[in-house]
Amino acid sequence: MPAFVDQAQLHVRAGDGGAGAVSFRREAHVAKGGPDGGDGGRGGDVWLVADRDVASLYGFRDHPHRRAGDGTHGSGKGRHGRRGPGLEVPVPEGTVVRDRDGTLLADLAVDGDRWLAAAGGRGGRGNARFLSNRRRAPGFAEQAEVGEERWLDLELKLMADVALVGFPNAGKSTLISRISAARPKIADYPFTTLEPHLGVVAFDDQEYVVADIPGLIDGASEGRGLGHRFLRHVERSRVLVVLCDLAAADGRSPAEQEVVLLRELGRYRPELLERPRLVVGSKLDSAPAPRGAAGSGRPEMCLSAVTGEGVDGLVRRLATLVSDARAALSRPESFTVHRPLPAGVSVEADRDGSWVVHGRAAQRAVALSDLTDRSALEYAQARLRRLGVDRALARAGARDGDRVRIGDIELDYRPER
Ligand SMILES: Nc1nc2c(ncn2[C@@H]2O[C@H](COP(=O)(O)OP(=O)(O)O)[C@@H](O)[C@H]2O)c(=O)[nH]1
Ligand SMILES: [Mg+2]
Repeated sequence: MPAFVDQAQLHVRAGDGGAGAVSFRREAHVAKGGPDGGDGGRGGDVWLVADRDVASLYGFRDHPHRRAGDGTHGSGKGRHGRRGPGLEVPVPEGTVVRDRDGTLLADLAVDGDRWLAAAGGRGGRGNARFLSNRRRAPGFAEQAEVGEERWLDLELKLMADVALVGFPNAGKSTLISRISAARPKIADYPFTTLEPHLGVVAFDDQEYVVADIPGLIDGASEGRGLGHRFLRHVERSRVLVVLCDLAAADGRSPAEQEVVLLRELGRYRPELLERPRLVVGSKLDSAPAPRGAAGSGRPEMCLSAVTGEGVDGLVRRLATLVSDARAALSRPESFTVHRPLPAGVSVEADRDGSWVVHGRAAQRAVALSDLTDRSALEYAQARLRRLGVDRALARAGARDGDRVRIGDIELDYRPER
């Protein structure tokens, strides 16, 4: 079984569109028939899709690139290019997607949740589309738009009903193997495994999932001892079991353990302290249960995973806590946030005195196959005007004859009188 990988980087690249074609009908007695250049096909999109059968982000670790197919070019006789094949990238349930700045983009919580990670480039229009009363023989077509591409940060949050938290050696692994079919190594060095073990516990006709979170230590919330990685798994569990060793080798009392564990959880995410929790004393066979009222330093329940004493009581109690928590919260809500690229255009003064126009729409307006063609240039100018580029330039202070750069293209600014 591959190592548990709960963070990965992914580079997605959508397919480029195909270019529009410049072509004219050939007819027996006409030198140049009407334009019949077809449109280019759209590039394929890249989607991320939550998939129950994917267990980890392991597959991205050594192979972080995913790319969809390009559209094909248009051609003569009005033939349009083919659409590029799209790509669905399966990710585990509970994958949270952020951009490189840490902005949340999507939370793919449940099987089937999908999110458009990179949109394919639009295909260019063929010259047949540029036919007008004034333009009988358009000698240009649109070039293709490139597909979107970007780096994404993926993070996997586990979803368990119950998270077992405790110091190393508190008896978490022993307990989970007693109440479920999970078989984590007992007395394992606490940080050799990065994989929280999940076990399904059956009680009456109810089932719930318990996660054995590798041992927390003092300072875990500051990232000491891989603390952050484990605390992340605690986040998506409904109920916390704080397991305190009644017979700790270092002599730390259950009450002291509880204080430190809760402090680490609260420092990591204060909300974790509002989660329903049960403080449980372990190894009841080797030490007596502390005296006093529950809560004041005394665990609510005590048990021995070795003799089995108190274990049934825990299983029953957790079943109630879990079903209450499920009813209150239902499933963690899945949501996707779509942040489309701004469609508008903006103008920026460059240091060399020229102007730079930003915006996909503006770049698209000049993406023509032949800007030396007079009618192509007129077409581009009209489109830029409609997008408000002329106005934006005038407002920014551009003067007659200034150079204007849009993508790779340079034009002269000629204000309308
Ligand atoms: N006497 C006694 N020892 C236990 C009990 N539960 C666990 N242990 C022992 O405590 C040690 C640590 O247990 P383990 O389950 O690996 O702890 P974890 O680090 O919290 O997962 C092992 O030597 C276990 O055999 C118990 O109920 N009674
Ligand atoms: Mg363990």
